[in-house]
Amino acid sequence: MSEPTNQRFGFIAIIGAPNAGKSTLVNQLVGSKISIVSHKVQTTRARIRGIMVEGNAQAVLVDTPGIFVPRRKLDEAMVENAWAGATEADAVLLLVDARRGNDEQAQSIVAHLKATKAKAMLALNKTDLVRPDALLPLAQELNEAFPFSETFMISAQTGSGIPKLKERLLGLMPEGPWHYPEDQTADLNLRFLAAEITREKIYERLHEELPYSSTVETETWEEREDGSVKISQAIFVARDGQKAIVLGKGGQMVKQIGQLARKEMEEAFGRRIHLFLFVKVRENWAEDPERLRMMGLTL
Ligand SMILES: Nc1nc2c(ncn2[C@@H]2O[C@H](COP(=O)(O)OP(=O)(O)OP(=O)(O)O)[C@@H](O)[C@H]2O)c(=O)[nH]1
Ligand SMILES: [Mg+2]
Repeated sequence: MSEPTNQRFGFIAIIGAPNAGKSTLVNQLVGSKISIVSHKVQTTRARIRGIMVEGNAQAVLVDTPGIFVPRRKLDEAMVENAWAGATEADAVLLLVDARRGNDEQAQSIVAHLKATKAKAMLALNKTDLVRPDALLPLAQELNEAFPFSETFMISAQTGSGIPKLKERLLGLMPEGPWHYPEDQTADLNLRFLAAEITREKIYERLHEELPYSSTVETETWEEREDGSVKISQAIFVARDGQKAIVLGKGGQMVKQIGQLARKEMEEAFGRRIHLFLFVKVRENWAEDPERLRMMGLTL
């Protein structure tokens, strides 16, 4: 490996409404799955940092929670965290779902962006879902509301438009030494990643308010002599009724969630996993500073 000269390094924040495709884009840019994705809104809760490298540039991609009108302490912390990610970055990319267009959510984010006096680029995402002739008017409308330095048309899912976006983003990184080894793709601790994997399975298997009313924490992580890991996690829910749903009939649901999560953890960590899930009722977990801190959020 030859040492790259004139290294560049910086942070790129990806902001946008819930479900705009921010996590899908981060995974696409990094080239591996580091952030969980679902068709439900408000999937990402804390800032997740992916790392992308090309040529002499290394960039940390900050995948932020979607920005929306907060109700609970958890929601407030998520939105605040998303904006904090934007203000600390060397480049800000606003992702707009082209199918939703310049709706109320997009407008309120753009208004806030204007107030922060940040410099930002715009990407219209999900172009695979809309008629091409709808894109230019939408780009114009958004550029009238905010002077974006550049506008991209992309599909985070198919990869269309991604190489050019990647090149332009990396070009904005200031000169400076890399902060991570060349082959590292994420800056996450494994306990957090393991909890996110279980949370993703909850988003896949359970519906309505349950995903939003639950959270997962890794409570213990024990390395065993045979190379395997024993992980126990708590799934916090707000009510007894929700606990019953997560457990399922005869414990079938939590068993299924555990099997799916364990399989993915074994792939992600490359070792055998023994996973134990415990469902706990904590009425106000979404208001509890300790729970938010465990998620990497602070108010
Ligand atoms: N067709 C299509 N679907 C996409 C595209 N990008 C993302 N999606 C889908 O949109 C949904 C939301 O994607 P996420 O990446 O989880 O969105 P997000 O912006 O991170 O959402 P939050 O974390 O909730 O704020 C998922 O079902 C994705 O598969 C795209 O370019 N085309
Ligand atoms: Mg997300």
